[in-house]
Formats: sequence, C-alpha cells, structure tokens
Amino acid sequence: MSQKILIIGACGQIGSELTFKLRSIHGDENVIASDIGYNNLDVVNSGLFEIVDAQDYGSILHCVEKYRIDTIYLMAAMLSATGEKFPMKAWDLNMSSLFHVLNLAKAKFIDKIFWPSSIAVFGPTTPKHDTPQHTVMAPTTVYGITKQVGERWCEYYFDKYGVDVRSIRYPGIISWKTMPGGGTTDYAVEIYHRALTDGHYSSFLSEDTELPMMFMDDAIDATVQIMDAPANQLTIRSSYNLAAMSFTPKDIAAEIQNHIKDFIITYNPDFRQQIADSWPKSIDDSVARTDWNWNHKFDLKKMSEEMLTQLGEKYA
Ligand code: AKB
Repeated sequence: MSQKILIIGACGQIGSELTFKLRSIHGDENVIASDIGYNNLDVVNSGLFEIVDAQDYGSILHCVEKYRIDTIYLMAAMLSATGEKFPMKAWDLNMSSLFHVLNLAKAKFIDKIFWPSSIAVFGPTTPKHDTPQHTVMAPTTVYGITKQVGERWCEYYFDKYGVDVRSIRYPGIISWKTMPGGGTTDYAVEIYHRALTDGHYSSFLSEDTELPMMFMDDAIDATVQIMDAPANQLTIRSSYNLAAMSFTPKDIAAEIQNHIKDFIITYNPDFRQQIADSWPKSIDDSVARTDWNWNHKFDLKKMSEEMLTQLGEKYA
C-alpha cells in the first residue's frame, strides 16, 4: 500500500523541495503539503495543500484523519538567529510541534516521523573538528537547546513506545529555489544572490568562520534515504550526524570569483558570529555512512556551479 504523507512546514526552504521530491516518488495524490499560511505559491499551487498550525494538535489531527496520513515530515521550526530574538516563541514552536507528532504516533494515528535536528545541538565545549556522533553537547542557542532536547525525546519515544522516528542533524543547507529564513548559515545562500544582482556581498560572519554545509539535493537525498532504510539498520534514534563539506566566507567568495571576476566581499560580523563560533567546523558522519549508506555528491565547486547557473537564469 502506498504511503500517505503529510509535510508540516512545506513552504519553507527544505520543506518545499522535500514536497516536490516526495511527490515525484509517491505520486501527487499521496503527499499533502501544509503550512501556517500560503507562503510559497509554487508549493501551494503544485498539489494538495492544507493550512495546518504545527502548534495546534487538533489542526494536525484533522489533516491526518482527513487524508489517512501514516507518515509525517515535521519541517516547521524557528531557526537559530530568529530564535535568539524570540526565545520563548522558538521554544514553544519547536517543542510543541514535536510533541504533537510524537504523541500522534504513540496513539497510533501515524506510523512514522521524520524530524530534523541540526549541528546547533553542539556548543563551544564540543570538539570542533570531525565532531563525533556521540560527544559533549552543550548548545548555547535556544534553537540548539530545542534540538538537543528534541533528540532526547525522539529516542525516549522510540525506546518506551516504539515510535518510528528518524532524524538527521542538518548542517547549513544551500539552495536556489526557496530562501532560508532566520538561520546563521543563511549567508551562504544570500552570497550567490548578491553576487549576481549587486556584484558585492557584506558577510555577517567573519572571513575565517568555518561551518559544515550541504547542497539541498544532498540534504533531500539523505532525508529520503533515512526514511527508506530498514528499521533494523538504524542504530541511532536520537539524530544522525550528517556532512558534505565545510568552508568559510572567504572560501565561498573565492569560488564565486572563479565565475564572477569582479565580485567583492566585505565583512561586518553581527550577533550571528557568536552563534557560528559556538558550532563545529566539521562533522564526522561515519555512522550514517555505515548504517544507511549515506554519501554526498556535491562539494563547494560543484555546488557553486549549480547555484550560479540556476540563479543566473532566474536573474537573466
Ligand atoms: C541555522 O543556521 O540556524 C540552520 C541550522 C544550521 O540548523 N541553518
């Protein structure tokens, strides 16, 4: 029997591309996109769409019953930078939405959950290079705290109630279709847009700030792969480390200059610098590679070619 999928937060950066991918795999009639508003017309107009408030259990349950949903991808969240401006809102949204879907699975309304975690679960006392799967985690952002606590709850619901919840610690995700919103790694998307529209970018992170990053196509492939993996192959029920590349603003600017010779970058670090400084520079994702054959395809060079080609057509 085919899966019936609900994506909560389908209008966002990752949710939108996941919607298109899952529709291509499972069929338009089996993938229901939802969000709190009509915030992305490409998604809204591309198939079944419902208004769902991730913080309202009744709103999610109504949709689950209406479409006989068995699998939920919970992509709604407040990210690191916005979370520092609205700490309690970030806590409420990120935690209540997770509890709603975990409890739906515990009550057997649904069978399977995907919930994204983040490199933000790590903190200043975490080893910075090749950060291991199991290590010190003392996040200093509200977003990171919600993701770390969320991971503990996912594992708890798996252990105690047999809830099939699967999770990945996404690094910064770079894409050209939908803009990210409110993250610390957003600079790595904005820079390509500004390179093409203005020939100049003012970076809110300093030139040597190295962070783990990934191109959207790899992030979507990883998400599909972990959800398809046989349950008995998954040894981690908190969240898997996941990696593709690491670079600094200076590295990405140099790569862009290979295509746009007179591109200029300047550096004006703001409050996001402190967040970035608390995160790892690179991630050891060998457990994901062993357990479910994870393998990335895009490095900085290949991603930059793709970003500049796709955005070049958009701005032409
Ligand atoms: C953010 O910057 O907050 C996110 C993340 C790394 O989870 N992109």
